[in-house]
Amino acid sequence: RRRKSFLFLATIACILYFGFLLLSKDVEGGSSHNSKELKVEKHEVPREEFVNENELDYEQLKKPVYERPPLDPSALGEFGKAVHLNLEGEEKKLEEESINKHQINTYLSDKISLHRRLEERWNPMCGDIKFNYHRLPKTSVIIAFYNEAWSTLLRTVHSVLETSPDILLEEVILVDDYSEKEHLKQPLQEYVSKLRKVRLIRANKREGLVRARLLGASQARGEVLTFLDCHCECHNGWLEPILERIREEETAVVCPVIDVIDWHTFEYLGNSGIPQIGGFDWRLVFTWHVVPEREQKRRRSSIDVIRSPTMAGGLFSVSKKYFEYLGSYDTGMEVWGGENLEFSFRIWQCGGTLEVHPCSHVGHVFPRQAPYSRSKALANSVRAAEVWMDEYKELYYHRNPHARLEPYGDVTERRQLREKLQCKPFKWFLENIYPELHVPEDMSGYFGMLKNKGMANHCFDYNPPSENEVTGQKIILYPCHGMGQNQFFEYTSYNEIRYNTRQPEGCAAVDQDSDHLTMYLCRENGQEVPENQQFIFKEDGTLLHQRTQKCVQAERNAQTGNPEPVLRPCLDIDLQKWFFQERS
Ligand code: LR7
Ligand code: MN
Repeated sequence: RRRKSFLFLATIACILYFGFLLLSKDVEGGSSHNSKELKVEKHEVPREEFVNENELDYEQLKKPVYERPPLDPSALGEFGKAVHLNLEGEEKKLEEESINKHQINTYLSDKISLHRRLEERWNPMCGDIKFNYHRLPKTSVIIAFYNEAWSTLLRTVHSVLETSPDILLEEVILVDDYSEKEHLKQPLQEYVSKLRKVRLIRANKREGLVRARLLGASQARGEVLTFLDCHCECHNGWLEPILERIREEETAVVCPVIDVIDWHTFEYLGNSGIPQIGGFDWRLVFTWHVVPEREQKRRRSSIDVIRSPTMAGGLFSVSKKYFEYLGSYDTGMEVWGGENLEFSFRIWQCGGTLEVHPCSHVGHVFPRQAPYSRSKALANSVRAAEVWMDEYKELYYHRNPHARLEPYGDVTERRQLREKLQCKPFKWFLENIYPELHVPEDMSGYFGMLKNKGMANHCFDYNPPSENEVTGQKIILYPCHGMGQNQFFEYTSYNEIRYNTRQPEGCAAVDQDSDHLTMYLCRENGQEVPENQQFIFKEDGTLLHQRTQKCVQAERNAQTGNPEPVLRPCLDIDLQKWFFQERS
């Protein structure tokens, strides 16, 4: 009997103990846990030390490397407010010059404090998380820069120093990627030499952001590497959630939420809502999109990490050991572009996870336009495609006929890395990590330029209203150029005419009471195709619109004289005959 009651008590104790573990875990980070993580948790010190820790000590642990100077109530742009200078004459000219030089309003940036405060942007629940500072890994923050303006660069540095707990920040490593600007030479050296924990190293030639970052990483002493662009501002508390997640799961690569800092007014835009995650389109351009439902279901709380198929590239943390295991970066990539998707594919395909932590907010100044040439991006993307995308690289090449001709160097070593790490195929990545992405069929003879037979050298052409919007505009006919992009269409086995070089994808349809072809959003994967988006592409080249039972015909607009595809009663004429051509 005594034995039995002992067993009974032991069982109760166990239940209570595991209940406690689960609960304390939720308080701590609300992070996801699978069985593997729970196993780790069991062996760790219970969290009593926390309960006893008094508030004062906790505040002490949070102390940043530097405190912000007292707030000047007349200072511009504090709390991330927009600044409108309303300049005239000479001053206006100076402002414009600064914009033309940096593609950022650095004239204004220079007038905003390097220590400005930001308004809270996170989900309020993030403020309730308590961290065990003694247990979090330390990080080296690596910031590569090329010809950056003084104030945007130094605001980044101060912002890191003033928002990162001293106990968690190993160092800030600035890597000068062979900048030409005078202010980045002696003056910068002198300025940062007075700052605690900041080191400046310089490349001996222009390396591009990949090798510049690696130069920084090679000197880093922290357990975790944190990369930032050189025009960022960190939100209070941005670092702890990321480090906590990496402590919990070493193979997690974690990005902060990237908020926008306006290049003209320096307004800090961003909200505490659900952040967006990363994707890509078949030109291998990075895209933002909303968190899909399946991922919302997987998450345990609104402050749990969000899995993301890809990352924007500039802002993330990774365990130094794991980064090296994964093969750091492809050093064959030059200047800018491609490395972000390459790394994203590699993380997922080789067994890691890529996540956004909703409690970590960092602002980034998106310039008006690229401030330096980005022509290497094409070769970099081709390297990524050649190493990671298997047969799916063809979908990319179809949409970028130029890419196939681009010299991309040698990728043997990267393929060997993939072999060595026994990484999964791209198909696995598409099906499991990014199932929302529509995978084109590209059936032979059914993609490329959609040409008319009667109107010589005229092709379907669509100019979307903006980079991330595809719907609403009319499809027109335009002299065929063979460069993909706006003239790339795909006819699918579901009878859709898809405009799928970019995300989200557009599908040709016909407006009510109209003869025109307009672009609509395509159905989501797995949904049925609306009848209005169905066209029967017949053997003889006729394109029959299902709902109206009319045929697509090339015709000049009576008012404008511009050619366009319109619906007309079906006839056996060449103006109603269409064919696909892959290249011109
Ligand atoms: O030759 C170079 N050497 C450098 O050191 C070119 C650039 N750089 C530095 C540069 O000074 C900056 O600090 O590298 C960093 C990134 O360059 P940016 O700021 O010109 O790039 P971006 O912000 O326009 O581009 C995004 O995509 C890039 C693809 O190569 C990088 O991954 C950037 O880090 C990335 N930025 C972000 O993810 C911030 C959010 C933007 C979005 C979406
Ligand atoms: Mn940037």
